[in-house]
Amino acid sequence: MTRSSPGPPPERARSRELIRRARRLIPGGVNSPVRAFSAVGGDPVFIARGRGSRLFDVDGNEYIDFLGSWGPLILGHAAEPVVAAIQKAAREGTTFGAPTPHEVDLAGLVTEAFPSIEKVRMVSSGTEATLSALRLARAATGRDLIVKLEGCYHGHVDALLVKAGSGLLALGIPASPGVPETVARQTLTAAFNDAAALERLFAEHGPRIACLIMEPVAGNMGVVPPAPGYLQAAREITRRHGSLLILDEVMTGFRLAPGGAQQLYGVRADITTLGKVIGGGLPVGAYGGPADLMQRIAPEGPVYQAGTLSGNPLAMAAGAETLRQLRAPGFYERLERMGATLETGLAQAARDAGAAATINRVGSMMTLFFTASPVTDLASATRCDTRRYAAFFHRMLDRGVSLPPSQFEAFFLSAAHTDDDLQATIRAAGEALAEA
Ligand code: KE4
Repeated sequence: MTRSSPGPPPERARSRELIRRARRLIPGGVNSPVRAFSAVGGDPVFIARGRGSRLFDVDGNEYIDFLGSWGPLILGHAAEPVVAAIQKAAREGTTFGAPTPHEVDLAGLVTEAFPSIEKVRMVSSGTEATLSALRLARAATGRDLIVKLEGCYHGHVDALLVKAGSGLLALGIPASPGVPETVARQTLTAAFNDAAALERLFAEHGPRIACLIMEPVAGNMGVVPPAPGYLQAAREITRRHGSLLILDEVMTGFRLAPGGAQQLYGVRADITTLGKVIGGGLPVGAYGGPADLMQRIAPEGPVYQAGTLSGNPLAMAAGAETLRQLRAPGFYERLERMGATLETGLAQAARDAGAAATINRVGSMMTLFFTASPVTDLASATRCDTRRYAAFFHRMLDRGVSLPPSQFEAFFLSAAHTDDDLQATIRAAGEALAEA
């Protein structure tokens, strides 16, 4: 399906017309900044539909998709069991503002997978999950300061839009206007993978720090795995200072393993935030932890958090069906095999083309960085050649391969990808990288 280099770029007249209209009605023409292609140039492609590993744009062009809607679609687009679960739930009604069995079902699947989660609250986005987790940590400790790591992104929470990754990094926004100085100064930062920096920060401010919030595997400066022992150090330092460890597993939860990075690296959070995969493509976020901590959340306790569509029955049904599908024997082993195949093939293609490239991968999430040096934190990630990535992105798009429109994001594999998809992608990459 992918096109070889001599072919003319595909026609995208309808996308161009739609973005012209969209820009008159919606800021930047998009409902989330990273979709606007600002980091790679050109106009965003409007999507008509997805099926399995494929996307189809409004001009009828087909793409092998590695964006996967930024992580939720671990089963691929329009996975039959998930669509059926949504349709069935929808026929019963879309929302009631009252508890439903679907919420209990999904809460059970989450707590079974995460030993660190005895109780979980559903919300409607990853941002709501991290926002609520911060409030809980501050209430539980009576402390105000929080620590985040440079290059990590936890949604557009005021307190966390400091040296954040994802769209802020891609757009070069160090800290968002509109965040009061009084809020920003309560957020301390340290470099990812620098345990000594954490040690120093806690030595100086420890008694005032409510929590450290971090991605256990960074995915928002591109994929950056934790250095050996780093997560354990973060766990030990926070515990020693009476601060809570919030592991933001919105991207890694159920992606890297059923129990996320905590299962993979053998570390336990005080509070875990989830999203993406647990919604099966519908809006879901969640935060959870030990019962004695979560019982502080209203109505059981005084820490207030609420949401009209929290626990929405369609989203719960989509999430629960997705998590059940992940239980298929060999599910994660196959994702690992495919991840290794794609990583090896892309690395070889870069070597053959003489392109300076470093690939970081954990399971089914990876990033091809245009740099010859290792990428272990924000400083090394931002030394990448983002212009080279932009050119690569468009050459792949024109060959029918959809990658994240930013060097500082992750490729995602799904159960719907096939070996043929991977081989076609590797061939397209070889051609794209060989172009001047
Ligand atoms: P949402 O509010 O976008 O559902 O989740 C925020 C969030 C929280 N934590 C982590 C680790 C995340 O990766 C995210 C969101 N990820 C970005 C992509 N890197 C979402 C894409 C977008 O902003 O449109």
